[in-house]
Amino acid sequence: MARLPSNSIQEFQAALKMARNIIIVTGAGLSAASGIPTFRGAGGMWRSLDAKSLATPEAFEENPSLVWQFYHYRREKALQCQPNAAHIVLAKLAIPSILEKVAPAAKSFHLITQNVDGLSPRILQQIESIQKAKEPPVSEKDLPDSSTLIEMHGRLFDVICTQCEHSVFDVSSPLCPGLGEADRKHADIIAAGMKENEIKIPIEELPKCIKCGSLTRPGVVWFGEEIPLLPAIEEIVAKADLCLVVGTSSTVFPASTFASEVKERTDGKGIVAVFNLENTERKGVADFVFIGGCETELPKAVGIDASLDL
Ligand code: BJW
Ligand code: ZN
Repeated sequence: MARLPSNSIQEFQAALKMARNIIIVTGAGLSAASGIPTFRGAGGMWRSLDAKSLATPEAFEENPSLVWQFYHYRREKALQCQPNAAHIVLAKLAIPSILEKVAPAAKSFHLITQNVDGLSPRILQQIESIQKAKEPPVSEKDLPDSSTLIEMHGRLFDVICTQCEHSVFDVSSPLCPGLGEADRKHADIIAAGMKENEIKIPIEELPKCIKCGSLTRPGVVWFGEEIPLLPAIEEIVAKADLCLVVGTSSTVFPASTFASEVKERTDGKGIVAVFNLENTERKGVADFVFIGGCETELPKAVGIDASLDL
C-alpha cells in the first residue's frame, strides 16, 4: 500500500540534506500573500474571467485592446506588490553559502516559476544589492546566483513586437497614455478583463515597437504557445532528485508533469514535496505535503527565516 505523505519537518530536512539536484516549481499561490490573485480556486481570476478570451494568441488577435487592458492592470498591480516570506526564502536558497547549509550535498538548484509577476527576480536583485553594499565585500558564495531562476511563462514586463519580435523589458507606468486612462476606470482585475467593461483603445494607441512601430504584445506564454525555455528546463528536470511544488494547482502542462517525471525517472527514489493550501499532487507522487500558506510553511520546513539581515 502506498505510504501517506509525511508532514514531518525533521524528515523533510533530512531529505533536503541528501538532495543533489534540487528543483522548485512555483505557481500563483507563491504570490498570493503578496496580494496577487491566483488563476483558479477561491478568488482566482479564471473564476470570473474567460481564460480563452484573454490568455490565448487568438484572443489577442481578435481584441488586442481588451487583452492589453487585462495585462496592463496586472502590471500595475504587480508593481505595487512586494515579495513575501516565501519569495525571500526561495531567493535565499540561490545563495550558495545558504544552500550549502540546508542542502550540503546539492550540486544544483533551480527555481522554475510559472509566475510572470516579477516578484522572484525582484527579491533576488534586492538581495544581491544588499550583499554587494556590504563592507568588507562579501565573497562570490554569498551572492545569489540569478541564473538559477527560470520564468517559464515569460514576464509581464517584457513587451514584444508582434512583427519583428524585438523585445524590451519595460516597467513604465503606464505603458502608454490610453492604457493609463483605461486603468484608472477599472475598479479591479475582473473589471479590467471583462468584455462588458472594455474601453475601446484604437490599435494605433496601444504600445508600439520602438524599432518598427508595429503593435506589441505582453511577453507572457499563452495557452497553445510553445514555452521557449522548455528545452533548458527539460534538461534540468531530467537531473533532479528533489522537487518542491509550491503554490501551483499543477493543472497546466508542462509544469504539471515535472514532479511525476522526477518520481518516475528515479524509480520512486526522488523526493517530491508539496506546499499548498491543499494537496495538489493527485497522482500520489508526493512524499511530503505541507498544507497551509507557503509564506508560513516554507520558512519553517526549509529552516530559513525570511529576514533580509543576511
Ligand atoms: C497557495 C496559496 C498560498 C493559494 N500558499 N499555496 C489538453 C490536455 C492537456 C494539455 C493541454 C490540453 N489542451 C492544451 C493543453 C496545453 C496547455 C494546458 O496545459 N492546458 C490545460 C489548462 C489543460 N498548455 C499550454 O498550452 C502550454 N504550452 C504548451 O503546452 O505548448 C505545447 C502544446 C500546445 C498546445 C497543445 C498541446 C501542447 C502553455 C501554458 C501557458 C500558461 N499560461 C498561463 C498564463 C500566463 C500569462 C498570464 O499570467 O496571464 O500561465 S495560464 C495560467 O496558469 C498561468 C499560470 O502560470 C498557469 C498555472 O497556474 P498556477 O500557477 O498553478 O495557478 P492556479 O491559480 O491554478 O493555482 C494556484 C495554487 O496556489 C492553488 O493550488 C492554490 O490552492 C494555491 N495557493 N494561495 C500556497 N498562500
Ligand atoms: Zn518591431
